[in-house]
Amino acid sequence: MKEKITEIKERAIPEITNCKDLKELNDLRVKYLGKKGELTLVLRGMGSLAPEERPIIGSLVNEIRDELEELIQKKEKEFKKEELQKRLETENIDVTEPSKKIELGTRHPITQIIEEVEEIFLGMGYQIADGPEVEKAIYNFDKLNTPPDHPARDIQDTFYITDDILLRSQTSPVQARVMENQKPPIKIICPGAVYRADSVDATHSPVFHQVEGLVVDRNISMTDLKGTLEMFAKKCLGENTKIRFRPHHFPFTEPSAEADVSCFVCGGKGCRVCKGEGWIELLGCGMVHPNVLRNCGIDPEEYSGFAFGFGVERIAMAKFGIEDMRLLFENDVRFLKQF
Ligand code: 2NM
Repeated sequence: MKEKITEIKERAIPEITNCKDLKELNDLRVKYLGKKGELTLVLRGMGSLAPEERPIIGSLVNEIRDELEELIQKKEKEFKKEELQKRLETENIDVTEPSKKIELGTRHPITQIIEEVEEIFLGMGYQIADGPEVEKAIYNFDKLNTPPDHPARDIQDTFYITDDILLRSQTSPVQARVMENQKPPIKIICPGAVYRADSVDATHSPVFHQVEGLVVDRNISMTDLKGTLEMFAKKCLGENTKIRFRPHHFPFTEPSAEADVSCFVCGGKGCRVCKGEGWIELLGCGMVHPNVLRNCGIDPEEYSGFAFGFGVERIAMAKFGIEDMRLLFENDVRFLKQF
């Protein structure tokens, strides 16, 4: 019996030591130590031994069993370490490889123009103000020196919600609110959506966007207005841009003017964009009417101011060469992607 056990041990040790992989190692464990393994069978056959021999053989078998088990575990550890090493070498991640592209959208042309205008005026020390699009008629009209019988107040032109609440037709009510709540000096621009009862066509939409500006301080004059708008036109449309002022009328400013800029496409020679004129209408402006200042709690004897306003769609169309305003509201990404 002893010889048999020793023979098993001497066969098992080199087999285990030389085995090539985990699978082979597992097979060897079954072959020698498994339920029907060679060592187990030896233990089972002990019944035929003399009683005094049994504990001797028993402990010898156990000793060898432990020895083989230890050897198998050592081998198993080696294989697992090798396997891990191999995986670390083959499965390494190349962090310099280009990543999956994230598709970024583009900003709407209207947003682009508004942000560009904001940038320019922030650079001149202005603040950006906003307010409600659903507005009181008193802020949209009365305080702005636009009396109840003024044609702009007609339901044909303005969207009323009740008799005295409406969708703002300009962003100047924001400026009236700022004047009421803030002492001069005031230097603000108010970008935002405005609403007028127009039918949709290539140059009109019932919703469009405006930027209006307001400066109120002591000794503000028309020269400040002209200098500011010239600076703005050059920054927005190019350093060679010229600006001209034509007399006009607005209820909230006196005097009032419209300002044109030399065509930034042809430089003034006349082309498709300026319709052969050489000039493009840019904005309306003027010195804030004393009634407006007074209505908003500012003393017109102490303070004066200038204001201006323009439509963002018109500027976007001119700058990007868009010929139909409807394209700006349809939001077809194939169109929007181009800007
Ligand atoms: C324009 C043209 C001229 C304007 C006036 C005011 C306020 F609040 F001071 F009265 N805000 N904006 C103004 C003046 C707007 O848009 C064509």
